[in-house]
Amino acid sequence: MRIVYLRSFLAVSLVFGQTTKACTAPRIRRPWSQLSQTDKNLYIKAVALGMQKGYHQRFVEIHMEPASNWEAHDVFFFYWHRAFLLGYENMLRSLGNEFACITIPYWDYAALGAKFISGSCSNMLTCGPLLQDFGGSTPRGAKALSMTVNGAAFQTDNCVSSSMTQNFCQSTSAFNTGKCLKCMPRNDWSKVQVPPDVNVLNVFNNIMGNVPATLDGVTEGIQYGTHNMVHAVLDSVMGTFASPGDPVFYSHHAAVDAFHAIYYKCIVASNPPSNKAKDARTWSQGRNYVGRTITATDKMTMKVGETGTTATSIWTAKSNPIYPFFQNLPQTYLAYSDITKLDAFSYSYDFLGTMLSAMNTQCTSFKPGTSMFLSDDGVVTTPQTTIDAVSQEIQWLAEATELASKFYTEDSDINYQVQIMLCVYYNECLGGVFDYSEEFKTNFRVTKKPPCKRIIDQLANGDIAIGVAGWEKVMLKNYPCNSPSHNF
Ligand SMILES: [Cu+2]
Repeated sequence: MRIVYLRSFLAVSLVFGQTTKACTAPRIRRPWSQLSQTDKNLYIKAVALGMQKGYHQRFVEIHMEPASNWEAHDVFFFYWHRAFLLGYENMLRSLGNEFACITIPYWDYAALGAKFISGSCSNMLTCGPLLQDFGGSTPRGAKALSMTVNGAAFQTDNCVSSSMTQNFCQSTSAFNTGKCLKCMPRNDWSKVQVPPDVNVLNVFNNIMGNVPATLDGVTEGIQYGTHNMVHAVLDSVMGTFASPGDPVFYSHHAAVDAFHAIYYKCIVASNPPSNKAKDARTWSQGRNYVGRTITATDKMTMKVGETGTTATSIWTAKSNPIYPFFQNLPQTYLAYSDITKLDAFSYSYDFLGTMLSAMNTQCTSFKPGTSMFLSDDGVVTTPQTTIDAVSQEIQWLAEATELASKFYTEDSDINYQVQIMLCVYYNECLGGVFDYSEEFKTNFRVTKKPPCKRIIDQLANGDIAIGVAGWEKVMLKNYPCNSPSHNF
């Protein structure tokens, strides 16, 4: 009797987060690659605990609920996921005093891209520490496994049990009946190449290089480019709307969120809108699941509940264990346009030592060849191979940019020309440039090709051309090509 009483008391106090003190330090998200081992261990422990307590899989439910994910993957993509990530971060912070100030680390994949094109690594798994630290992926089994996470059925190479993933539960009913998977469905990431879309130049072009300087422009560039491609290459649970099941989701989306923060700082903050709901830089025409136009005063659609049950709005789901993590968050889209104006939930990104730093400072006049990877005082410690690969990329970017500027005057044209070169290099020398699979297109409601695929197709059709004489020489000087085709 006494045990039962104690247990329910504990549950209540933990559910409402009363056992954890509030964090008084600023909420700053940092790149995973630059966290100390202690901080990495703390984050891994927090995520594992969130799974163990039955919170984690409820975030999958929100992301999969049809009316919610409809709004999440349209014009309000950034704002919706921003609220979602804050809810998850609040959940992690509630897990105990040691986690009170935890933030979601973002995935600094620019370094991943640099290492891959330099040839110092050859696939998603080995090109950066994040996927390995998050439990990695075991070799492909003899045949694919069929798995279901909150109603989403898919094929997967394996199911990974690591300190971070060993408590994973695929649904709330499985949690309640003690039938959790206790492993993370993952494909063999050593079998997939690092896509060109995570390269610093492509990321920049998707944010503000050759997309319109509007919310629609950056949303289309990032959502359909970098964002979708990372989901697509990781595949398995990450290739479905059940993707928040994999902790990789939150760091991937923190990077995506950081891209919007850079956009906002560069395109919006210097000349703030007098009315955000009437400014194309902060607002767009979006429709909800039943086709009605979303207004600035409408609440975001976020419903929680296992697939197959009746879902409830997270804003009113008082009896749901994850309600407290959303309880005090703003409920309208526009409230999320500026990460520095979220009152108690305001936060920022630390770009120090990453290639995003120069982008955030130089904005539309970003010169990829001037990116600094190491901070001036040299406090950043990163494996030597990363530094070498990154400086090699910076050197190539600088030379290619210089050459392109002899033929083009606009920064956006110059950067686009260099992006085309990079896409061609991928196509000819790094194993190819690919479209999304049919299955992924269906899962993510994809209607647009990835940027490099579009570029390669346009080149083949003669719709665009590289107008920079001698670019191949500069490319091959920095990056030798093992099996160049006649195009090179
Ligand atoms: Cu999403």
